[in-house]
Amino acid sequence: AEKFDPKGVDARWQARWEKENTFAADSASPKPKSYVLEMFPYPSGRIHMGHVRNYAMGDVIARYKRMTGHEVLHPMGWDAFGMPAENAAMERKVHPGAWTWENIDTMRAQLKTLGFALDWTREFATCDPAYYGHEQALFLDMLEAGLVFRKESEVNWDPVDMTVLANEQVIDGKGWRSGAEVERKKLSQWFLKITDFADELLEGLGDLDKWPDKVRLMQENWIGKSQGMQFKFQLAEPIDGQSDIEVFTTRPDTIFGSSFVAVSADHPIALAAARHDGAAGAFIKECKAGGTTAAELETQEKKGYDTGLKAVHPLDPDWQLPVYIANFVLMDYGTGAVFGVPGHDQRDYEFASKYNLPIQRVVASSTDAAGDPILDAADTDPGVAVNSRFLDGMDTEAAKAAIVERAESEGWGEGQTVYRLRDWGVSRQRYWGTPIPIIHCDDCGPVGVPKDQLPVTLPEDVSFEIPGNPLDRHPTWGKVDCPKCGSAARRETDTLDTFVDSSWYFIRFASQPEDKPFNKAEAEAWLPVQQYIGGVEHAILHLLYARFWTRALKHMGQLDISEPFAGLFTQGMVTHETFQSLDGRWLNPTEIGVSEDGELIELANGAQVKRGRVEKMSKSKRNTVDPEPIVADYGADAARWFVLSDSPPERDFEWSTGGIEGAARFVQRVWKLVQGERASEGEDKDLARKRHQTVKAVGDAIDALQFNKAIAALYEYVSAIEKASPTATRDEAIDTLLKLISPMAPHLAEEAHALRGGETMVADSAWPTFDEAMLVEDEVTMVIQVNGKLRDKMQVARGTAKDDAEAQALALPKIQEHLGGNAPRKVIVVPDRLVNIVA
Ligand code: ANZ
Ligand code: ZN
Repeated sequence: AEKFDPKGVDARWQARWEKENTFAADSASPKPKSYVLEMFPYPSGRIHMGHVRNYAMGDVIARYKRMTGHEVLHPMGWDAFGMPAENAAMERKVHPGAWTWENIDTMRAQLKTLGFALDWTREFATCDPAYYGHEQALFLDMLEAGLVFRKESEVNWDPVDMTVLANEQVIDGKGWRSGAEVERKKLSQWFLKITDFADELLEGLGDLDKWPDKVRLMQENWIGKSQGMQFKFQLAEPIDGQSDIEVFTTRPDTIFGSSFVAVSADHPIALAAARHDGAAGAFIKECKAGGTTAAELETQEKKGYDTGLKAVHPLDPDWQLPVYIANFVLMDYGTGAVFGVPGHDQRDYEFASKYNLPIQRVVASSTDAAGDPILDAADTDPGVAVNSRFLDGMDTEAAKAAIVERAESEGWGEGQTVYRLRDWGVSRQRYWGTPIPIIHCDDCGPVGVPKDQLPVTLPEDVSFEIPGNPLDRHPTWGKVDCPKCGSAARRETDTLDTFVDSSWYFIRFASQPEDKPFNKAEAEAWLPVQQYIGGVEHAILHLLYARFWTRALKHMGQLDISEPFAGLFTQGMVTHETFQSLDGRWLNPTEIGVSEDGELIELANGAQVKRGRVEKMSKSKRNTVDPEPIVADYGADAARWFVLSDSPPERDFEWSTGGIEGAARFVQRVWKLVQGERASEGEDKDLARKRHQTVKAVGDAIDALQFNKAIAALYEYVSAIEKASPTATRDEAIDTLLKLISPMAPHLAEEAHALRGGETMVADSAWPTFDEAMLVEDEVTMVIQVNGKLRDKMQVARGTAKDDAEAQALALPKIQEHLGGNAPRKVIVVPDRLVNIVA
């Protein structure tokens, strides 16, 4: 055919790959294994351009690895539990399961039209009991290993809807549906002991040299290891039998700069104060309104209440500090109490400014001396202790050590290592998640569901008409007998955080026996994932939880792998222009046309349209481009080619109509090259060299995940082929081209290859090799001397004849200058090396 028509072609190759199981991974293969994984999608409804870009990148690697002799595992599945399904249930009265499975069907079909080299035989959804039942078994293993515990903890409580809210359902401190002020409420919840692994998780980062530095740093900060000190302030007057307040600090060197002590609203001292003072109680209540996230607590206005109590400075019995209840002190960090140093801690600075407490400098830095006041903000730099009695003159580290030593010898405090990392609260008071396999018995307490009774499946007959967790109000589901004593008991109605589902899915992809979560040997044959690709929004939690889960399995002897993801790549976002009507409505590109005089207009009413900034594709800005019609119109290859082409993959990528059209034109250019007869003879040295160079360039670029560079090299290569005359070299160049483009444009590659009589598929062929010797140009540099002195150099074809070299050298302007218009006395030429002129 004259034109490449992706419509029939794409589907035909996709059907063949599927029928022949081309991309099914064989765990028993003797080839070296390569596990390529993109973060699995949440089945929200339809795939978006971000998915296309993400999966296209993984696909290039998977196909390339396959062609370079690896047995590749490149699976796909669905992160299928979570809130949106319940929201849909509430809004549209569809069952969360029905909604989810329907979305999966749609998105699977959409992904298939893109022709990704995926092993669909391993597909699963986390909402399938065949998956989550194994997760329940792993939870029970962790329970047995002492890695699961139960504890009272705070949740966001909507007092109108009478329901627990996820953090993302709290908007500006209000419930997203009811609009009521959110309260904090204590509930007994399940936790995983990730803190047991804090040090390991931190140290393991050191080995992850194929991870972006910024992600490692984010994980390091999240784990937040710091050396600190815990010590006691005695109260001048005890209250309700309590005579001291224990505080935790990472800056014991600033102890002489303290101007107050503050406790959290839940601290026993705060509660005692409230028993004697109604206003203290009211303040505590005020602290409890609003969300529970650390970020929220950190950004809110610093507020406190002076309890009237006094704390005695441990190094000066005559020095007393006021004791506040403060909203910025967290109960579950350190000891839930701090000493405030306004000069050198920003929160304390804001607090002290508001309540007129002293702000004293106790650290001098290279720019600020002992006498300089603290202006505008706290000075958090390390330096030298000043205004600090016996510490004066010591640098920050030495001063810290001196205070810790003094406290330990005098017995009022001790040095401590602490982590910012908290244990992982996995209880969710929601329906659409993995049921926690626990039964509560009045006599035996919480008891694990016996493994032979797994999976604990979700009941189907639930309603979402009333807010809250339908599992709580189900008439029969929760009623069971205690597995230990047989008396009537209740099922746990909390479900697991969906991050649990994604903490081990990559292991299940590698090995999926029916009777257990995975086979150790088979999982170890594939793991760790060689290349993991996904959004940077998962740089902290998902990756940390998956690393923890892997280490917990290792700790329990189930898997001998420490790090799940050897290589990590975080891709940039897909962006697009935005458009607005004059009255400020966001418009989708499909709603916009061009008027006769070239103005952008709204198709619906002909009104003028304003161009906006380029922004991340989002529903709210209505600047999304739906991949489905793009693939239908331009074909999978053009779409894949374009999303890989323009920007380095870690950067944002701007979608444009011009870009997709350019990619489609490229597809046609390649198609045109394969028309017509093969030439049987003739050599083209330049093109041959270009071929070797391109093989190397494309392979190197893919190895370095620089897909845009691979594509740039291929554009150059195609131009060179287009310019070349028909020779056997040119035919070979085209054969090679089809292999080199196949990771990005597999349908075109297969169709063109078949047209040229190829019998096996490109997908099954070996990646082209190059000859190192063929990379170098057929040119040499000759040195030119005048009277024995180096005067110039020139590039000539290798093997240039003596008199040609002589003539070229004499014609050089610099040489003419040195000869000053005279003819040379003698010229000696060493071919390919040297021209020596005697003047
Ligand atoms: C005195 C001090 C002086 C502090 C100074 C900092 C700077 P990181 O580094 O994040 O671990 N802190 C301790 N417990 C707290 C709690 N429950 N809620 C809120 N803040 C708390 O933070 C440790 C520092 O955070 C501690 O060191 C303490 O303030 C505060 F120039 O103590 B610092
Ligand atoms: Zn019992």
